[in-house]
Amino acid sequence: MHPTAPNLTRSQPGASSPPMIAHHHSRLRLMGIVMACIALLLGPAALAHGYKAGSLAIHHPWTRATPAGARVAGGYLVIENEGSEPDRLLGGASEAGTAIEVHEMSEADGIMTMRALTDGLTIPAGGSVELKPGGLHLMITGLKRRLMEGEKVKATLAFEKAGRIDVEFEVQPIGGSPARDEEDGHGGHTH
Ligand SMILES: [Cu+2]
Repeated sequence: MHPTAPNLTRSQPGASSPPMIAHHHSRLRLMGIVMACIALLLGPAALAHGYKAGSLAIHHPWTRATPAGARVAGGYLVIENEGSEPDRLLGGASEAGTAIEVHEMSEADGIMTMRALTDGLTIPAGGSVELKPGGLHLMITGLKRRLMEGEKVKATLAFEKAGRIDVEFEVQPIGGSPARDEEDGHGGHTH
């Protein structure tokens, strides 16, 4: 129960109304307050696992559980820009590692290579960008611990205009959907 609820009940006007009605009314108020508190505690993450900042919407950030000894972990999400100006994803930080970089994976002559986008990734006005295994992705570098399936990894993403946005990456199983391309590509990775 919320600590301020008794005060609100006491300051209720119409103390002269029949006890039954007053009681019923204050219980409704109390329920409303309790619901509001629950909504505050759960925060935006509970609402379909999405985040908003300025004109940006970030959908379902996820990563994969890591094997022992892994030094990096991928990060995947969809960023939507509902504004009229482009923005730029610069990178970020996470409690699980030393930094978050924006990477691009591409294939040349049958070899998958990965490079860091040091100038960031443009999110076009009115458009969206998907970061997914085998393509554009985030990379948590300097991994400090194993990521376990089912946990959530706190992170902050940095955008040129929208600023910093706190998100949580849902950890899916090792080799979780959709493909294993990224692990294959990590053979030639220089992290
Ligand atoms: Cu990478």
